[in-house]
Amino acid sequence: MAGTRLSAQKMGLWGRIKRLALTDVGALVRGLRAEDLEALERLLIEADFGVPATMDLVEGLEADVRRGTLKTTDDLHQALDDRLQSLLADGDTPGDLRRADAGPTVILVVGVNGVGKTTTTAKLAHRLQREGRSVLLVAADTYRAGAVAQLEIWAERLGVPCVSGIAGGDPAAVAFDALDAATARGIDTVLIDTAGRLHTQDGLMDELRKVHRVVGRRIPGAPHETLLVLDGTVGQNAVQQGRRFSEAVAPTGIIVTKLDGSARGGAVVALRRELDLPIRFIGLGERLEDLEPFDPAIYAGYLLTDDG
Ligand SMILES: Nc1nc2c(ncn2[C@@H]2O[C@H](COP(=O)(O)OP(=O)(O)OP(=O)(O)O)[C@@H](O)[C@H]2O)c(=O)[nH]1
Ligand SMILES: [Mg+2]
Repeated sequence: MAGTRLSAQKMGLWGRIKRLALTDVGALVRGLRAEDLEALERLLIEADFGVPATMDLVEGLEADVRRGTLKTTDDLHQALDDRLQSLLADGDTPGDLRRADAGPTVILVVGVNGVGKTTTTAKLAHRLQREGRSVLLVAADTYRAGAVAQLEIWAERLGVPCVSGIAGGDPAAVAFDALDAATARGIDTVLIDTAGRLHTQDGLMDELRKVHRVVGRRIPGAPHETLLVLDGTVGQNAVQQGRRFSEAVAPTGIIVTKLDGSARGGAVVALRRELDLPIRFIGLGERLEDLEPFDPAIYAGYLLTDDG
């Protein structure tokens, strides 16, 4: 993960925490006072950490204070860093994706409108290509006018084949045909881009379940990854979206987008804490290169950069 690109951004969370902890220089030594902890709580909530992760962090720090292990700002930084890392850790190797034992690996990309699914699908294709894998893109968004063309343009730029549906067609049929094509051509990874949908759009959620089911019928074990794309700037809404999609298609991992320039990177912590899914990648811009494997240690460091 490009630590420099991340740390170049003005998150300033640590700066804000430090200001708070140092309002009274002696406060840390005497133990964080109740009002300090409340202020820290507010600060974390404002940065989109969500209530459960905020409580975990603050209660953890309280315990550290009681044990007497927090004496300096460096101690506080270290304690927060450790606690953030353990909240974010999922045991998976950053950048790894589950793969089929044999035959094409199928990756289904899902999420609500405009979160960055199509762009992320192209970024993933680019990354897989650089790993030397053959990729097939599948434009299974037959719902939104122009969606197919958008993925086809990416495919052309990347020089990868693309199987497309027709507007208003059945996305499950498109996906089924694409898997036939991938098997016939000996393609390594199939990336299926789907239409944006709100969890309240029952018809569209049913359609997504059908795509998921049909893919599994054509290739047992597929989709090997169902990646849920969430916009990192919408806070608690992303958690809600995650819950609904989890009920519908059992995502295997999350990609959090639009973290470039966001001052609210705490959403990643809330998502990890509240959805219990591994975070696979983060999106840091609109270009093909702007996708980074998610690394808990680097991300914790990013949240706690000394730039505020
Ligand atoms: N800044 C920033 N913009 C992003 C990122 N990822 C996607 N975008 C932008 O977000 C907008 C929507 O991206 P799409 O990939 O079309 O989103 P989508 O989820 O496919 O949208 P629908 O198909 O309409 O549901 C585009 O302008 C993208 O360039 C990111 O990581 N950072
Ligand atoms: Mg799209």
